[in-house]
Amino acid sequence: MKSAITICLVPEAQRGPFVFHDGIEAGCQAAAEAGFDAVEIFPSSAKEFPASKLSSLLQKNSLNVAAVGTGAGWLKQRLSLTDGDHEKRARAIEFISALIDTAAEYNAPVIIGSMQGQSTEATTRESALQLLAEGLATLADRAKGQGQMLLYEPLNRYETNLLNTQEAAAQFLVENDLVQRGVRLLCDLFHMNIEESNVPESIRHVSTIHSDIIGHVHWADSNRKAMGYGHSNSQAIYQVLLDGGYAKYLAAEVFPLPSATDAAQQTIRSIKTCKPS
Ligand code: LER
Ligand code: MN
Repeated sequence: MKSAITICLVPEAQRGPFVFHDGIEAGCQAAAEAGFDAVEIFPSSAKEFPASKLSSLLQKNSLNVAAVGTGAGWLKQRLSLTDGDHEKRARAIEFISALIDTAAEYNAPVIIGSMQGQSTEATTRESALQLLAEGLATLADRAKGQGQMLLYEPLNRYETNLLNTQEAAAQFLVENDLVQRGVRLLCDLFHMNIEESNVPESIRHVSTIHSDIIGHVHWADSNRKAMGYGHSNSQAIYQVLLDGGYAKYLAAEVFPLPSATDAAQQTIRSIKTCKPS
């Protein structure tokens, strides 16, 4: 498995669960110094993506891009794939499509987390899930055209009322032929700590629904600090991922506590500790 760490470029998300907040240059340098393989970037939009300098920064620091987050579309513009308003849904698709094209230039997938939205009084659950399936299908086709998967992230109940567990999300993807279209699950261990009865077991279980369904992991402890600073059983989680053949990223989407440098170093330590020698 490979390591990645988050760089947030959105001033409005300064208090969010991202490790580096001081720009792309400082973020890449700090990621490399801590020993990461890749960065996960949270940009304001495709237009504001640091495209001109990123390639040379990645090369200079021997880093890849693990994934690109789309949450700013919700945070800054309140755009979601399940908005009852057709025009706003179209803008959400446009926002994410532009990020898919940008991320593909760095061989990276995008993440659909907050932009999945939720059902409301105006949009029933049935209709919201239908809109989510349609939106994911459109976006997965666009990503597939550029050789990329599309990551769908189940969030905890305080962030969405759509699909909170990995099992519910996996079944939804399978029932709507979305796995076949290139959608994969993002297992965020912080959300899972809230929603799953048993985190390693639920990882094992989704792999029985579809052997290659996990596309990305947010490697966070139970309290959303760096792994090892909460009460998750990182060893058991790592082992079940390994047993299921998972070989993609463990990405630290965590709070920069007690400092960004410490969270980065602790994440690397936690991965090394889990790795069988
Ligand atoms: C995004 O990856 C995520 O986990 C959300 O909780 C961000 O709000
Ligand atoms: Mn996450």
